[in-house]
Amino acid sequence: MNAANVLEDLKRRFPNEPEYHQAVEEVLSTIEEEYNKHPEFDKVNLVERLCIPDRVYQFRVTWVDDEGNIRTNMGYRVQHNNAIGPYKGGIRFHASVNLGILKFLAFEQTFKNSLTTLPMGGGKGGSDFSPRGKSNAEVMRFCQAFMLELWRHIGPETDVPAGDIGVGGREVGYMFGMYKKLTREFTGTLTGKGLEFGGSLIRPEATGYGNIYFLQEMLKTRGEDLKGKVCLISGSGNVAQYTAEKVLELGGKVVTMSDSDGYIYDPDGIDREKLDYIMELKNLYRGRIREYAEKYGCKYVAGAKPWGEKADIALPSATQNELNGDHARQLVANGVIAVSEGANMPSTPEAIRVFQEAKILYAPGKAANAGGVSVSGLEMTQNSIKLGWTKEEVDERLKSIMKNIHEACVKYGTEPDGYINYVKGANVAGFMKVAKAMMAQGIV
Ligand code: NDP
Ligand code: 2IT
Repeated sequence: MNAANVLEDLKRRFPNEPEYHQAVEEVLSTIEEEYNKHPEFDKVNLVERLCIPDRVYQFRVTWVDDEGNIRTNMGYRVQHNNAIGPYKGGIRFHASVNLGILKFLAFEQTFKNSLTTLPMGGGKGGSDFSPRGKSNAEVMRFCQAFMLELWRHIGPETDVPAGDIGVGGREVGYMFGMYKKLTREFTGTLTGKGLEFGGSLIRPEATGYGNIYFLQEMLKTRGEDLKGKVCLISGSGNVAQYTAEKVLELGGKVVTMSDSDGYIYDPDGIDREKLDYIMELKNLYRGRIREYAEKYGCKYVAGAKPWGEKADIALPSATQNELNGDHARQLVANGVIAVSEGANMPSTPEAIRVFQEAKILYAPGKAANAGGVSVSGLEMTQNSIKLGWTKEEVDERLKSIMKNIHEACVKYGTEPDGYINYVKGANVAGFMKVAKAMMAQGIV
């Protein structure tokens, strides 16, 4: 395989999908060497079969808003690869959603899920519906209308969706209700469900906690820990909130959080009480992060990212390409020692180069944020055996999975000078398992 040629060809066949091209380029450039050690892979054109999703569903979603207007949105489900288990991955509701973004996410998910050691393939879905400013009743009607199309393509052994941006416990609950009504079966087809109806303890916390467990492992390689470390977090949604919670628990200090309008900088640190306020503001009142600055009298910067503030650690937890080359140079100049991604592909390729050239600890999302889907996998297991595990048991399993992922990255990503290239490590480790499974299953 020649990674550059494969990429050019994909760009020609699937134009206008820049995020998908970006994700594919990152993986192919890091697995090329390992791939080419196995001539049997190229004989069966494994690379194209790995990059192009198995199938994509697209549908119109029609719903009625509170004023009685009939509205339409696009709905999608990308089933990328099921070589090692049923398709698995979240659903995103955000105005920016399009097919290219979901293809990048489903592609990434395939490698991430492989890394978790659990039997899950990769998929992703979503809609360009924006929950922002919508009433609870509108969100419910939209979720129901979305599921009216999606239900025929998913199932506990086929494809198991979950949450992502704009989709949390509320939306999963509404989608589950409609799925159950249509299929007349109570199965664990969605994860991230409420605790009363098959949800797993620690699933809401899992992505953020998992990212910090991974960060702890990275810091250990340099004889460091989180105590007293100043952290920049972007986002203020599910991942950002539980990332902050775990940082606080381990003695670190969180000085920023953000939303799509801007960021707050609190030099005294966002403590437990202030984090509770943010959780209530975001999860209950669905307010703006600006309101934090008004309440606690700290700095709010509209229309900007937090990466210019001085800190030891950066934890991007909002969205793709939110941290560019200039931001990365600023972080490095300010003495950042580690960047661990809660979001999917938040750093641009240029930013990643800057981190790696500076030899700081840098973990890509597919390794660092795999805790979320891991606990989703554990939720599937609990649903299958019709039992629920304790908080402690799930948390222990999560810790051990994140440790294993870190070890896999070290094994496949350590460079001759000892620097751990976590991007290469995660991609090669994730790829090898999927590749072997595909080889064993023939040309399908
Ligand atoms: P939420 O919807 O709970 O929160 C998203 C946060 O990011 C909000 O603060 C939101 O601001 C902000 N945001 C969203 N889009 C943009 C944008 N275009 N520009 C700036 N800020 C933006 O989502 P999650 O916390 O679940 O997801 C965050 C990231 O983590 C995503 O990349 C997701 O793919 C990834 N992830 C999520 C997992 C999960 O289990 N939920 C698992 C693994 C990864 P606003 O409120 O203004 O919209
Ligand atoms: O990006 C992700 O890993 C998620 N949004 C979670 C997917 C899942 O199935 O829990």
